[in-house]
Amino acid sequence: MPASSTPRLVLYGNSMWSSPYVLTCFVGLTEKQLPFEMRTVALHEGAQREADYLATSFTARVPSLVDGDFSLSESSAIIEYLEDRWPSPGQAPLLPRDPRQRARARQIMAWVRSDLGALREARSSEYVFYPLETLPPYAPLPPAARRGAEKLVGFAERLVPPDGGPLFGAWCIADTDLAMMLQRLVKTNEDLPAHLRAFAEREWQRPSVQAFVNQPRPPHRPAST
Ligand SMILES: N[C@@H](CCC(=O)N[C@@H](CS)C(=O)NCC(=O)O)C(=O)O
Repeated sequence: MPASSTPRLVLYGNSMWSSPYVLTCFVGLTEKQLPFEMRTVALHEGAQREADYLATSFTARVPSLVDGDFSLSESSAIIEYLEDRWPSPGQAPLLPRDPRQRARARQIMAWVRSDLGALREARSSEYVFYPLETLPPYAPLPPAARRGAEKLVGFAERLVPPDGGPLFGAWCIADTDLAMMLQRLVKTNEDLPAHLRAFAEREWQRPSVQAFVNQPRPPHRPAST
């Protein structure tokens, strides 16, 4: 693509770099090797409701992606947009090519966004991205969150191959989403079957994920889920 027509991409994330939804979009942009600028929004100060940001974000939440004069909210819609706008083979795929695997990857993405609320609340994403000693100590999982953790493990056991490799043979963005959810248990020292732990840890070493994990963060503020 000639430099003059290169779109200017901006991804808005939270200033604590702890949103799982921003992680997904950041990884998607990075995997596609698209140059983008990252801007942060101070959610704890209510900056997501300020007029400037509302002009960009349909939902007053992060993430939001700006591509020139176009903007988009909702992480799964952003992933679909990146995949449609910068398809493989020109750019790395974010979803499997096979229609059934692609649908199953979307199924995982929809599920981690719509279920396990009690687990996400009890083991907020800050436990994944901040050193434990800088956070309030976590309590034992309350019953609903424990049920969520068991459901997550049961679901993951049906998906993750015995060697802890990618879900569909080659990496896709659903690997990142499932690993993010499992990391809530890994980082808070819950027991996990070895292949699920291996899957979550291997995915966490992926350079696009590490680029997000290693961002400098301000001191911890009250949690997001
Ligand atoms: N379904 C949305 C969820 C986005 C979301 O909940 N973002 C949180 C941060 S993790 C947020 O912006 N919270 C601020 C607020 O709701 O005011 C997505 O997938 O993008």
